[in-house]
Parts: sequence; structure tokens; C-alpha cells
Amino acid sequence: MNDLIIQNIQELILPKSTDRPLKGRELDELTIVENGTVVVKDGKIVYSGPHTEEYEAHETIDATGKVVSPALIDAHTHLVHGGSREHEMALKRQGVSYLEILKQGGGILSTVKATREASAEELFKKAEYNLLTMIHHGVLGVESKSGYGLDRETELKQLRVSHRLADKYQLDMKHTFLGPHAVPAGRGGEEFMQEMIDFLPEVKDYADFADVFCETGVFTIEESRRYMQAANDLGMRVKIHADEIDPLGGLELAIEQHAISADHLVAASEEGKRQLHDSDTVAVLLPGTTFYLNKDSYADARGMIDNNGAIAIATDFNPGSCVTNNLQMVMAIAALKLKLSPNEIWNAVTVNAAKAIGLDAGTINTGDRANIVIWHAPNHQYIPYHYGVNHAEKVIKDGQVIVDHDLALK
Ligand code: IZC
Ligand code: ZN
Repeated sequence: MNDLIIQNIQELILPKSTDRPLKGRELDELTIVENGTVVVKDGKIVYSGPHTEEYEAHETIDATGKVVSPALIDAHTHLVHGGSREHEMALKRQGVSYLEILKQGGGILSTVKATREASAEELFKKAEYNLLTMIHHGVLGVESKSGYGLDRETELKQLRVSHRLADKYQLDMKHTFLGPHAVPAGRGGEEFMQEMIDFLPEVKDYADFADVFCETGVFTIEESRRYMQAANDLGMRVKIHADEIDPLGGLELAIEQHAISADHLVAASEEGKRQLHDSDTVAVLLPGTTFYLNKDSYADARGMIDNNGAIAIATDFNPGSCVTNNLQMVMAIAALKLKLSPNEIWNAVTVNAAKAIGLDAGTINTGDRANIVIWHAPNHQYIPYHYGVNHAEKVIKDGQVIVDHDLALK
């Protein structure tokens, strides 16, 4: 006997199972079954496809008028951090830029101070609340970065908190070391970078990826290259915050270093975008950040897709440049500002997001882990359309309903 049948699904979204990220035109290909059925046993998908009465189960959920999809994956977050930066809103209103705030010792450096001062327990509680918010919004796969310590002790504190969350909730999580996230006050970039490189052999036991913020006034292309090479030599996969604000050639460096992903890419060069053609490096686009930084120009998602690039979309949730952990909101911004089609958006937050962080997730085909969302929405276009609110009605992890939103008032 099976455990669960989800029946009468108005639209069942089935991204393709694949070994490689979906690229170029493949991103617009998505199977959407009308009147679908999903069958689950022992936490795994037994069947997903057109309506059938062939299966029996202990429990049935009627999804008439609803959309069902794989649980979402948030492939870029700064989940574990101390404090918050609402005081920077006033500076932003006065036109002080993100990099200017950082230069004045604020921005990332103000979160570093708060994160150093917070106990592991305080960091855990805060990150747990934010993670639970993500889960309530339909996310069951998360990448979580360090980077607010800039010293051994605090970076490890953040990574341990991230692991504790993954263990407690048995989630698909990946942990990323982002030691070179900013240059601490009074230090030189090159010399601090060497300290982070020397730290890699120890950090390797705690982190799946090594990441770096390559940006004007932060780390140069040369410093980033040395770091990525050192991580690659140790057998760590690499990521890079690339071309977020200024076009430094971070995308080309990511491809050269076989990065699993290159993230941001708002200012990526034409040459970098051209090189995506023959690369499996996933361009992780973070349009919620462009929105929150009040920029006019967004990443050239269409150009990247035209060049046969692989793209994913993520929140970049962090206390400074993108203060939302609602990936559905970012799906709406991607529709409007990146001009992605609904199919491209769904692939970008499921299967391709999983590829960007080396997870085997984002699909609900036979044999897959039964991580599923039932959406209070009549069709798949509706979710990026009705923006800023939560459409996830039920979140199912390993076949168990762990979130069940009931709007009836108490
Ligand atoms: O705290 O500002 N861009 N790192 C690079 C960030 C944004 C996070 C932050
Ligand atoms: Zn980031």
C-alpha cells in the first residue's frame, strides 16, 4: 500500500531529470500535466503524471484547482548572520551607494560586527526563524554562506550553525565558505586573501563550496583567481560573486576556474556571456538584489539564454542588499525585469537551482525524494504574477505534510 496520493491536480509541474543544468532553449521546456496524479511511498515518488486510478494509498489529498510542483531550491543565501541594517535605508534615500556604505565601514562590515558579537545560539535562533519562513514559502533546498566573520572563529561559528539547521530539519542544504567577503578594517586585500587561502584546508571539512566577493574595492580578479585555484587544488568546488556592480570579468574567471556557479552577473561582459555557451557553470541571477539596490539595469538573462547559458534564480537573502527570503517574490521580479517566461522561471528555481549547488533535487519524477509543494493557484503562471504574497498551501517533505496553511481566523 502507498502512503499518499495527490489527486485531481489542475496543473502538475514536472521539470526534467537531467545530469547537467538545462541550457538555452531547454530552459523553456517544461512538462505541465493537466489533471495530474502524484503517488508517494516511503518518502519517494512512485508515480507522477496524468490522472490514474491505478494506485491505492492510506491518505489522499484532493488538489482540485491547485498547482503541484517540486519544492523550490534557494541557491544563494546569506542565511546565518547577526543583526540587521535598517539604518542603511536612510543612507540609501540620500543616494549613498552600496559600495560607498561598505567603504565607510558599514554594509557587510556592520553585519560582521553583529555576527562576531552574537553567540552561536543567537545566530541559530535567528537563522532558524528565517529558514522556517523559507520552508513556509515552499523552499526545501537551501545554500547557506558564511562570510560575516572574516576570522577563523566566527566563520566556523556560522558554518556550524548552518550544519545544525540542516541536521535539525533534515533539509537539502549546502554550506559555502565565503571568508573573502570583505576586507576587514586596517587590513590589505592581498594579505587578507592569503589568510583565507591558508584557512581552506581546515574549512574544507565544513563547507561544500568556496566563494569570493570579486568587486571594486573588495577583491580583485587576481586575488579571486588565486583563491579559486587554491580551492580547486584542494578538491573544493568554487563559486563567485561576479560582476554584481562593476564589470571586472568575474564571469570569465568563473568559467576558467570551472565554478559550479557564477552569481549576480548584472554587469557581465559580452565575452563572458558568450563563453557560457560551452560551459556548465550556472549563472545564478539575483534580481531581488538589483531591485533592492534600486538599479535601473538588470542582469541580461535573455542574452545569457540566447548564448545557450544555464541560468538559475535565487533570493540572495541577506541583511543589506536583498532583505527577503521569499523566493516567490523574486520569481515575480524575474518575470518582469529579467523577462523570463513562466517555464524558464520554474526551471530556474527547481532543477537548475539544484544544479547550481550540486544537489540532486528539484524534480518529482519516479524515484525522487517526495519534496512537493501544493500551491493555492489555478495555474503555473499565476505564482510569478500575483506577487509579494505566499501561495504555498501545503509543503510536503519526504512524503509528510510539514506545512499546511489554513487562512481561517482563530
Ligand atoms: O551583506 O551586503 N553582495 N554580499 C555581496 C552581500 C551583497 C551581502 C551583504
Ligand atoms: Zn551573495
